[in-house]
Order: sequence, then structure tokens, then C-alpha cells
Amino acid sequence: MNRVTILILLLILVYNLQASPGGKDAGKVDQPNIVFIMADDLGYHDLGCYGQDRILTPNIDRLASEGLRFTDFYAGAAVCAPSRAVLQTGLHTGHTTVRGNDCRQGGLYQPPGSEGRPGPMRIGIPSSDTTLADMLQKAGYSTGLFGKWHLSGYLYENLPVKRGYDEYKGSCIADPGSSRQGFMFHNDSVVRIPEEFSAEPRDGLWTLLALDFIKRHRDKPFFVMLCLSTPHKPFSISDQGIYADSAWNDMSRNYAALVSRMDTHVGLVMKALKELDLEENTILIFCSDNGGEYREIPEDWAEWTKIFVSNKPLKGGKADFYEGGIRIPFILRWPGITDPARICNQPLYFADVMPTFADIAGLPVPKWSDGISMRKVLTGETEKLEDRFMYWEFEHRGFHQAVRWKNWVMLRWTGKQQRIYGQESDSDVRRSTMYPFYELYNLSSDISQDDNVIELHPEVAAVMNEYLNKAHTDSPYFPLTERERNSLDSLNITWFR
Ligand SMILES: [Ca+2]
Repeated sequence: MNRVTILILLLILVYNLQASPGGKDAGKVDQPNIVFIMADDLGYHDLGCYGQDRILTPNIDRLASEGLRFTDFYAGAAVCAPSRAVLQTGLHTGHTTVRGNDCRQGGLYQPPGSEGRPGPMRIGIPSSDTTLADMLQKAGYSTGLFGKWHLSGYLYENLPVKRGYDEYKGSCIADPGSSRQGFMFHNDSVVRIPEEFSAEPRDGLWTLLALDFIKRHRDKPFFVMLCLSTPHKPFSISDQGIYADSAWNDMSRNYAALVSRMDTHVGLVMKALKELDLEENTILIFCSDNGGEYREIPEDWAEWTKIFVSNKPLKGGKADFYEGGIRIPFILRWPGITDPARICNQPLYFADVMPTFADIAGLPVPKWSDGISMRKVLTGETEKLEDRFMYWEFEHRGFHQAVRWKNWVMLRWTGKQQRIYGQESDSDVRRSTMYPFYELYNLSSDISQDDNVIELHPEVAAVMNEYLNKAHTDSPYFPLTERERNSLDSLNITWFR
């Protein structure tokens, strides 16, 4: 038995010992507890309940069988920081402050204490943005965040404890493989990570800390965000578990082991909620923060991609605006409210979480939010909410935008590059002087986005183009170039095939 396995068994043992069946009053409160578990870069097809047949995820599959599994749920963005910013603020990337992992101007280049080693230029979530925790804290919830934050912009003043979380234990810098993470935050202090959790990733530690918080706050409503570090690259794990003897390459065995171990941690949370007599009054959510990785080079990545097809049947992956970059697994269990094993096709995204939590906690739905409450979908009062636009923008390969309306998705490329799949490195982008150009897909018949049908549906494209022209607001941290700005006044749609 290796060290990681022993640690997991210890975690289980600790909670078997600590979890006494009391806490009966906790089930009587009107406001349900909320536990939101978020994986990092987990693909749409990485879980058994979403069709994966090579990686075992029995706990999350059981969660899906006991709750609501969404087919058309989207992250806030295609990469970590802006996606989490949308989740926290209820604002889409055309409005929220953090619109990319790295900003274009005005951020900090270097985290304090990095001894001259420059990091990317980052911006954090400012006090002017109301967070989920700000909102729920005011409503009487105890609030805690454990694991990855990624919204500090290297400033202590942007840490979770300054943004509505009563307690924060976790890491702030994005890279789970960073040696900087020999340390962690405890609220706004830096402490050394316990030796027994020195191996990357540290999901076991974050899970243990989240469960400790739940146990301490079981007698009043609590909101816990457990932000796991897996399966984000570099796909490093010391114990490949049941996959160690497979014929896959090392990377693939690691990936499968990471996802299965993440599932074990979700299982620990489920077990603790039950043993603490909190299961009935706790909304438990599991999701990813953006799409899974997708790479066709080098060879080990290609094999990994082929084995698991993390985003199947979607096109592309993390950092793309094709469905594979933003559509995510999302499961929600609310005992007594959500029907077991129900599948929901309602299009939703991270901007909807804040209005939904407000609705659930008995608060007015925030007027500033770009989202809508999904409460009636959860309760089964309705199968379908009103049609609306869901919006994403990103500057990673030049400014581009995406919008979903009904079953249509339109992409507008106003920057310098468009990724093309099946090609490699520098040649995997299409360069054109013809901007902006567009892609339109009908997801009801083409979920894999194989056929750009913009020429066939100019009336649909015109409606969506009008929305794209007005969805963006200026940001001091992500200023547009003159050409990008001009594209926002586009009246005539061109296309590029
Ligand atoms: Ca991520």
C-alpha cells in the first residue's frame, strides 16, 4: 500500500471517527446548505455518467443517479480564472473584471515573494464585484473556500477572505505543479503545507479542510466551495492505482488515476454529509471549470487524447470557444427537490449560479447579474426557461466572441487567429485579413460543430450578430485594438470556410 492510498484511507478513517450522528437541528433550517465541488479542466466526457467507459467514477455516477445531470451546462469561460470570475460574480465575460488568465494591461507581473521570477500579468477580482460568498454571507451563511482560487491577481487584498468567504485554505496561483505551492494560504496568512500532503496535487488536503469546515458549521446554513486541482496538467500522480497495469502510456494511466482519485474525494464529501445528517438539507454540486484538454501533438498527448476523448462528442477543448472548451459536466443533487437520475437539457451557464443561489436562499435575484435563476428547473416546475442569449468573450488568440441562443451557437473571430483542428502548432491557426468572420452551428443536429451553416441562415445570424455587437463593455485590463473595436460595429456578416 503506497502513501497516497494510506492517506485516502486515513481521511476516511478520520471522518468515520469524527462524524457522530447528531446535527439533527441542521436539517430543519429553511435555507439549504450548499456544497459546490469544482474540478479543474475535467472534460465533458471524462465521467462514467457522461459516457466515459475507461475511467471509473462510481461516486460521481451515483451522485448523478441521485440528482440532476445537465447536458447543456456551460462554464463561464474556456480557461480557469475568467470562468471562476463569472461563477463568483454572476457577470459574463463581457462585463466581469477578470476576463482572462492573463490581462492585457494594468495587472501585476509578479507574485510577491517570487524572488524575481516573473509570472504572467494578472488581475484579481476587485471589491467592487459582489461574489457568491458576499451574497450568501449577508444572508446568514457560513462561507468557506478550499483549494484553488485563481482570482487574487497576486494581491492579498483580493483573497477569498476579502471577498465574502469567512475561511479560506488553499492556493492562489494557477499552476498546480508550481513549486510555489509548497505553501498555502490560511485566510490571509501563508503557511507551509503539511509534509504528508507534499505531493501534487493536493485535493486530499483541500477535501479534508472542507469537511472540517462543514463539521464545524453544521448547525447553521453553510456554503462551501471545494475547488480541486485535478485533473489539470501535468497529470502527475504517484499511484496509478487500478490503471497501473493497463497497456496505455504513462500519461494516460496517470490521467485515469487522477480522475478516479478525484471521484474518491467527491465520495468522501458524500459520505460525510450523510454521516453528519446533513445530506437531506444540502445541495451538492459537482462540475468542471472549463473543457478538457485536447492535443494532437506530441505523441504521448495524441495517444491520451485518443484513449479518453475527454470532450466527446464536442469539438475542441480547453481555451477554445467550440463546445469542447466551454461545455462542462454539471450535476446537482438536492434531496427531496430534484428527481433522482433526471437529465436536464436546459442551456445554462456559470452566470446563472448567482441568481439561482439568491433564489434558493430567499434573497432578491441580483439585478446586475447576466444570468437567470434555474430554480424552477431544479424543482421541476418547468422543463424549460425562457430563451435568452448566453455570452462568452476571450482575447487568448485575439479577441473573439461566442453566443448561444436556442439551439444555435455563433462564433465571431475578430482577432488574428482561428484554431483549426487536425493541424499542428503554428499551422493550427488560420490567418486572414477578412475580419470579422463567423461560424454558425445548429447544435440540435450538429453537436460536433462540423457544418458552419451561416450561409443558410442569415436571419438567425443577424439576430445573434446584433447581440454580439452590444454584449461587450470596455475593460481597462483587456482593451481592444482598433480593429477589434471596429468589429463590434459590424453590420455586415462575412464568413470564412
Ligand atoms: Ca481550468
